[in-house]
Amino acid sequence: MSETLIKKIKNRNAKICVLGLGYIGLPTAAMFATNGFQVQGVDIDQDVVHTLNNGDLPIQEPGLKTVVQAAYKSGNLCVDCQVEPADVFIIAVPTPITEEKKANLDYVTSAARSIQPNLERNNLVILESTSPPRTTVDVIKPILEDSDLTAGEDFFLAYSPERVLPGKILKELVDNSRVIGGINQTSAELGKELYSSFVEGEIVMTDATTAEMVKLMENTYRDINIAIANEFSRLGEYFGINIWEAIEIANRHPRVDILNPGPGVGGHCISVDPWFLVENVPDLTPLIQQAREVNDSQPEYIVNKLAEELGGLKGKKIATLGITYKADVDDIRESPALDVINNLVNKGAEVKIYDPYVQHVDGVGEKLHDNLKGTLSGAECILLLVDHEQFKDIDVQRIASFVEERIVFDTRHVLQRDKWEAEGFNVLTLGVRD
Ligand code: SAJ
Repeated sequence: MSETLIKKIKNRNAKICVLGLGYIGLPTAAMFATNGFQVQGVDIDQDVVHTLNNGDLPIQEPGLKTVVQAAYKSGNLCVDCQVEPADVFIIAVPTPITEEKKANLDYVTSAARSIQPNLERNNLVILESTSPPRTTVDVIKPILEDSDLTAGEDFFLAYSPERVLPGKILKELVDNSRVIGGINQTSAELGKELYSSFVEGEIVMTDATTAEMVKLMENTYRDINIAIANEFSRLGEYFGINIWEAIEIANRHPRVDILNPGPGVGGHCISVDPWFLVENVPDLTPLIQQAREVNDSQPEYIVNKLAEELGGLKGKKIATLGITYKADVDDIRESPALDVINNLVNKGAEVKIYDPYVQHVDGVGEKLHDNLKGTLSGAECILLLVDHEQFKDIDVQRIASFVEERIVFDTRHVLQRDKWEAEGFNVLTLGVRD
């Protein structure tokens, strides 16, 4: 039974349908297409389909346009809205979080329902979307078995999370190790065969629920580590040290790896995934919840520190550098910078924003400027919230010519303090009190 599919995969004759053409689905579809498979990319958003078929990209990711164009040019990638029969179906749709901090599986279940009528014997279905443990076996499997086909025998089902870093997706898709969790051994083996067509990292097989747990553990581990770094930043100010120096020294210990403090934790992964472990068992997850609370309160900590420094925020003109959730991406989902900005505005500050990666954000319209001079003119304080590469060695003399007041608050510890002080700036840094 599965030998037929294994052979099709080995010979690159298997047709692959990727559902969801976002940060993960689109690079994945392009990767399979440029590695010889016939790939159908499907997205329910007609604008995404239209943008792609017009030769453009609905998202920014270094190198992605080249790979997608190569995929189209090879004739191996077609993109539309309707799911068609295929040998392999990959679900890479979003799993957003609800107000109640629970996983919204609507996109995942809807994708599974669009596969079910097209499901045939010998097919392989892979869920990539980050999901609470047991989603594959308790949610996806019953939807797909809503026919006379039995999972694990007539068709195969596995979970395989992406673990790529936005901004380095194409490299990490190939280099990173990958986990394939099958509902049975054959499903895992088929998944391993499929991804080994382009993955050069180690491919580890396990069961579906363990693979779902692995993904969530990775991001939860990171969230907790960032939370302790943020708590250390508050202690650094309290005890009057430079916490960045302390972290750098502590990390010289062979078994210590403290991450960087910042204005909070954003993105649709690290700030979201830990809740997928909490939602069913809050009593078992006090530490995970506490870390989320520390990270979610960091934007307010930043605002309070600024209020203290400026003697209040009402009417104060603040120029913020950066609005995305992290450096060198255009993504503002769950961005702590946005939380800081909204908090400042709610406290009566006049905020202007400059981010080289963002041209428009709903709700902050007129505050967003497309140039530094417009953002900085008249500012009483400069607030750096995102460590975009181009902010690190910014022309400080030019900056100084735009502002009267010389106060800059660096929440990422990336500004060259001596250069700013040489231009008369009072440099505040998160986690530092001299
Ligand atoms: N951040 C800090 N301090 C740090 C590191 C990050 O404040 O030392 C902040 C960032 O500014 C950002 C947030 O945390 O707001 C998340 O940034 P990130 O780079 O840690 O995470 P993502 O969401 O871009 O990517 C993560 C990665 N997971 C891990 O590193 C364990 C990536 O490998 C995952 O594939 C991705 O989540 C995902 O899709 O799950």
